Order: sequence, then structure tokens, then C-alpha cells
Amino acid sequence: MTRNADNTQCGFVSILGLPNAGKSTLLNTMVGSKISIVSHKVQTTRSRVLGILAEGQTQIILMDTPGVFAPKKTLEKAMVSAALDTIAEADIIMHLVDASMKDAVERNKFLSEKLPGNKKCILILNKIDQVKKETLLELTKALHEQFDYSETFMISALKDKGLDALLAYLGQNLPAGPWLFPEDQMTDMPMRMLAAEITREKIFERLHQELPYSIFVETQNWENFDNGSVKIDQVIYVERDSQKGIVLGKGGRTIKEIGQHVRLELQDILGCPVHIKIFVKAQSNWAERSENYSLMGLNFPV
Ligand SMILES: Nc1nc2c(ncn2[C@@H]2O[C@H](COP(=O)(O)OP(=O)(O)O)[C@@H](O)[C@H]2O)c(=O)[nH]1
Ligand SMILES: [Mg+2]
Repeated sequence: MTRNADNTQCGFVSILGLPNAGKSTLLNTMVGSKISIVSHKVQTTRSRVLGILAEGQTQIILMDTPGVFAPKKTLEKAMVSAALDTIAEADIIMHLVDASMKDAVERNKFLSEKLPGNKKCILILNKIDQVKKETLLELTKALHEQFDYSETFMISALKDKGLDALLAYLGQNLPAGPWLFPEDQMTDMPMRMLAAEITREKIFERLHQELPYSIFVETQNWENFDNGSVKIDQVIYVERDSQKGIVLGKGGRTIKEIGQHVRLELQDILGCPVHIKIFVKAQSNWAERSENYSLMGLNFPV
């Protein structure tokens, strides 16, 4: 695609919604690459993730965010405020609603009340592959009574339905200005963090029945070798010693399997051989320790 540098548009779009609305799936489908962790476990997106794409002359910078709901615990408060902080940066705000969810209107009220009146906020009903048309129309009406959205879109992020209209809207409505990222960049997430996200996803896929979501993965070492290969060391932090055994598995079998999956996926993304070593450590109450928030890219006084 050729781009006329005098005539470009560029802007930030925040994707807000309840946990499990499909925010990360939408970002991944729109960008066309797996950037943001998608899991059926809720609240897996911890810090802000950018996905970058072009629509004609417009660079669209999508911000995936943690789910927004009325928070109670410390970590929940940090995640919800990280999500709501993106409102200030955004040119357009997308309120993503899982249309197949029971009590969707009531449960989205907390977020509706946080939406600003002075910016374009659009309503996006997601998972329409699972919902009847009448329900969608009723839902649209009820949600518009809660907030005066500029526009409504009906999509399936997973099945890639309805995204053309949404992309066209974003392409037309973002402000004029130079592109902020190089044309081929898809995310601003550091590779170390992306690698940690991938490991976290593989753990959830493998152990979702046995583990609470309070685990944390850190990439501690990343070495690029002259022969083009990469060596990565990671640590999985669990809350209790008993959970260490679950992650390791009999004779270390589980962690080995997880490591294999991580390695293959990283090789795919990086396009080079990957060697990975994963350690498991117990660190009680990490969720209440503030130093861990900065590791996750969250800034929150605890
Ligand atoms: N049927 C259906 N499932 C979807 C759709 N979009 C997302 N999902 C599923 O909803 C779950 C939560 O998605 P995720 O993107 O992690 O939600 P997030 O918490 O808002 O980031 C995952 O299992 C997705 O596969 C959709 O359009 N249709
Ligand atoms: Mg997510």
C-alpha cells in the first residue's frame, strides 16, 4: 500500500468492557496476529496492550484493557483503574458488550456510568453468532438508555463478522495527523512481556481446573545468539508450595509440556529457534505486593 504522508490520520482507540466480553479476541482479530492473551479464564489481561493496524490512510492504535466491573480487592482495583485510565488517552472509546451474557444491561452499568460525554463512544455488541436478532435489538435499545452512544456495531470478534464496518468507521473518525508507529509494527508490548503472556496462556490452557488465576510469569533473561537462536529464562510464580507441584506435574512432565508449547509458539512469532527454561517458585501474597504491579506494567499505590 502506498501512503501519502501529507494526508494521514492516526489515533488511539480504547477497548473497554466486562471481563470475557471478547476484548482481546477483537484486538487479535483486527490486528491479525495473536498479541493479546485470550483465555476463558476471566481477568487475564493485566496491563494495557497495544495493537496497531492500518485502514487506508489511517493508523489505528487499539488499546486492549483489563475488564471493567465494580472492583473489591486490591488487584481488581488496580486493573480496573488501568482500564479506565485509557479513556483519557483515547480518541474513540469502544464499549464492548457480550450480547450472549445474561443481565448484560445491568452488569454493564458500572462502565456506562464511567464513559465520557465529550468523546466518541461507540457500542459494540459482540458474540452475535450466539444471539437471536430480537435479543440484539432489545439489548441495543436498553443499553442506549444507559448511555448515548455515537454509533452501534454488531460483530463476532471470534468469527470475524461485522468488522469491516467497524474498521471503516475507525478509519474515517480518527483525527488527522502523522502515524505514530512504523508501518510494520503490530504492538508496543516488549518481547519479554509477550513471551511471559504466552506462557501464562499455556498454563491456563493446561491447568485451568486446578489453578486459580493468581499466577504470574516473568521473563528474567533473554539472549540473542549470533547463529540466530534465542535463549529465554522464565519464572512462574505461584502463591503456595502446593501449587508448585501442580505446575511441575509428575516428574516435571506438565512443565515440560507447557514449555514445548511455549517454545513452538515463540518460534512461530520470532521466526528463529528458541530455547526456553522455565522455573517455578512459590511466593505467597504476591498479589498484595506493590512491587509486582510495576512488573505487570501497572502503577498503583497500594
Ligand atoms: N462465540 C463467540 N465467542 C467469543 C467471541 N469473541 C470472543 N469469544 C470468546 O469469549 C471468551 C473471552 O474472550 P477474551 O477475548 O479473552 O475476552 P476479554 O476478557 O474481554 O479479553 C473466549 O473464550 C473467546 O473465544 C465471539 O464473537 N463469539
Ligand atoms: Mg482480555
